Order: sequence, then structure tokens, then C-alpha cells
Amino acid sequence: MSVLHRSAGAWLGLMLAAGGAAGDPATHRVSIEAMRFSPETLTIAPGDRVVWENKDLVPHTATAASGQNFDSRTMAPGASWSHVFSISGSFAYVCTLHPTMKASLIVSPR
Ligand SMILES: [Cu+2]
Repeated sequence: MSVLHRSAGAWLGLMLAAGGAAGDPATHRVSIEAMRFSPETLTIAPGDRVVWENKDLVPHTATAASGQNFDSRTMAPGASWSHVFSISGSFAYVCTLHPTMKASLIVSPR
């Protein structure tokens, strides 16, 4: 029996590994506009990607307040930057060029 049977099993295994409906990594967008991150608080799942898009006329950064974990460096007007978050936690971040710009990212298992 069965080569056919076994290969069906392998195929199913691949489908599961690729992520069923529950576990698909998602892409989230944060826009930077009028000197604000929007949304200001974003909750994502481990493995998800976040794209920051600078829609302002001045440069900005998205930089972890801890100084660790992530740093977009300068995003020119119209530029974007993305990062995949694999570790759960709560990350406050800022724009290092405009210290009043603050936001947070929560990485929490679904
Ligand atoms: Cu800024």
C-alpha cells in the first residue's frame, strides 16, 4: 500500500508545515504620517512581518526604545522598512529623530 498513501501523508505534512489557516505569518503595516505612528499600538504573532511606511515629508526611524531588537535607521520620506518578529514580548519604540514619537508593538502567540 502504499506509496500512494504515504505520499498523501507527506503532502499533508507539507501543507501543515507551510502553515494552515491558524499559523500563517501575516504582514502588518504601520504608517508614519503627521509625526505619528499609526496604529500606535500593534499586536502581532511571532513570525509576523511589520512594514513601516514613511508617508511624511521628513525622515523618521522606528527604533526599539531599549536600543536592542530592532532599528530601521533613517527612513527617507516615501521609504519603508520591514522586520520579522520571532520573539514574543512587548516592545516600546520611538523615532530617534523626534523623541515625542512613541509607539509599541506587542508580539504574542495567537
Ligand atoms: Cu521622526
